[in-house]
Amino acid sequence: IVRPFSEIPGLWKNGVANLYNFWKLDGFRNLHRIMLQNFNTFGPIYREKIGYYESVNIINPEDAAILFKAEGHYPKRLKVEAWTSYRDYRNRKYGVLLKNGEDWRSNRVILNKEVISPKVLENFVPLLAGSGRGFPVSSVLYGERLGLMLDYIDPEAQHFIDCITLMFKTTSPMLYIPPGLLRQIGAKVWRDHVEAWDGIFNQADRCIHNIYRQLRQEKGTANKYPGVLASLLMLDKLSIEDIKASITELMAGGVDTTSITLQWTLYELARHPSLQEELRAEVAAARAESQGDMLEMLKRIPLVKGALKETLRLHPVAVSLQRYIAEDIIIQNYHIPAGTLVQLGLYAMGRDPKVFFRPEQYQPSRWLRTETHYFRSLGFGFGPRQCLGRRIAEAEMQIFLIHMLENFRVEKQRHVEVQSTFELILLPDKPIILTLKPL
Ligand code: HEM
Ligand code: 2DC
Repeated sequence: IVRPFSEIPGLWKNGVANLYNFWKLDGFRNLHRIMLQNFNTFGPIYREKIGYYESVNIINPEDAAILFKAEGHYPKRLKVEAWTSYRDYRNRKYGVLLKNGEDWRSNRVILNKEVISPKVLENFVPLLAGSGRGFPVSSVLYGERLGLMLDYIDPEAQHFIDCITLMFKTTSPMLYIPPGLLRQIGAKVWRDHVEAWDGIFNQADRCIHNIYRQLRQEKGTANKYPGVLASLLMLDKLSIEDIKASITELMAGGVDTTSITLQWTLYELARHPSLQEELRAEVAAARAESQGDMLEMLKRIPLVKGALKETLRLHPVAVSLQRYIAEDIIIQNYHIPAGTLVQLGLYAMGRDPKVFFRPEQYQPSRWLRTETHYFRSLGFGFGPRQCLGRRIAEAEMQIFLIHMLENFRVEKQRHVEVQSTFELILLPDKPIILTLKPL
């Protein structure tokens, strides 16, 4: 017999009191550990309300499968109000990240072809493996053109990075306290958040403006791949405002996510020297077999790919995946009505011994074995709403690791345990300090 929604265990009756306790536990930075603890206390499903943020939380891969089957035609994540409020405040359009419904779908379909379809890898890989100046993501978005420019805008590039970090950091308190309220009382988090997005949009506007101007002057230079932005502009299927909005989001989403995942990977490789040698051998063999053709190499490095999956298992960028379900579902024998926000605790799942054998061990080879991977590799999300930057991120990170492994031995300076801290995305709680020994 199915039990009713109201019987799901957890603390969901007094949002304000829960917010107070959450704050006392330094929950703004400990969300991942609090979720882990809640699963320990309540079991594989619990209901929660902190401030105005209400959700049902699950941890099992089999339950994740049920969740994603009920995501509907227009999958919808938790609305990050800080981000929509900024755009409303400054009168800017939402990009794919923030759009919903048919508007989201029609934009996403067009962007998919340019950003995430398997065939675009041929275009991206030469850009990512190339000269190596500037941000990897901007060489893909803007082609080679901006690479040159980035030399002299270096201080601007640093400012841009700082803005992204500040944007993430100031978002997390506003998950629980409505930004509209914080704006009215002139709170510092809101002001910092606006300043951060302003910096991000200004930088993106400058880059987009440059490409736009160049494109009008030269028009179709040979048959070289011109980058995602120029392709979108020439395709002429989205309005300029829609293109700007989504390109800005791609730029903002493409910096901290990959750099942190790479830092964690190098950290794990420094802690596991013999594993590092195994990866190096795989890369050397791949290099020999493909005569240095990077696209071919990427098909021959399963263990490197396993390492990245393993990094995202233990150190996911996103602490959870969420959907407002489109239909009623039954999970762990509880009825959950359509419209409920259901969260899969990604961080907690990655560390659950019922889901992963010896979860505390960093073992890239677990992803090569035939043991079930059913709804276990979800670092980039799932389905039509999954990470739009996934292909770019994967290619960028694989190429970076290839170059690192070919040129350096990575060592740890001393024994320092680094943990995660939540600043909307999960970040290392202290700087990861490594030594690179040239080979
Ligand atoms: C969405 C993870 C890198 C742009 C997401 C989501 C996750 C994620 C979990 C939500 C997916 C869902 O709800 O199912 C990651 C990880 C990255 C990464 C782990 C790197 C290690 C990037 C990069 C870009 C990017 C490099 C841009 C170039 C986006 C965008 C969305 C998104 C635009 C929203 C897509 C939509 O709503 O349709 N990402 N991401 N991400 N990501 Fe990433
Ligand atoms: C944060 O409880 C924890 O990929 C919240 O590249 C639920 C939540 C909602 C949306 C998630 C967010 C969490 C973590 C960061 C994510 C975001 C969706 C997209 C974003 C996962 C799990 C990220 C980092 C994007 C960022 C794009 C950019 C323009 C800000």
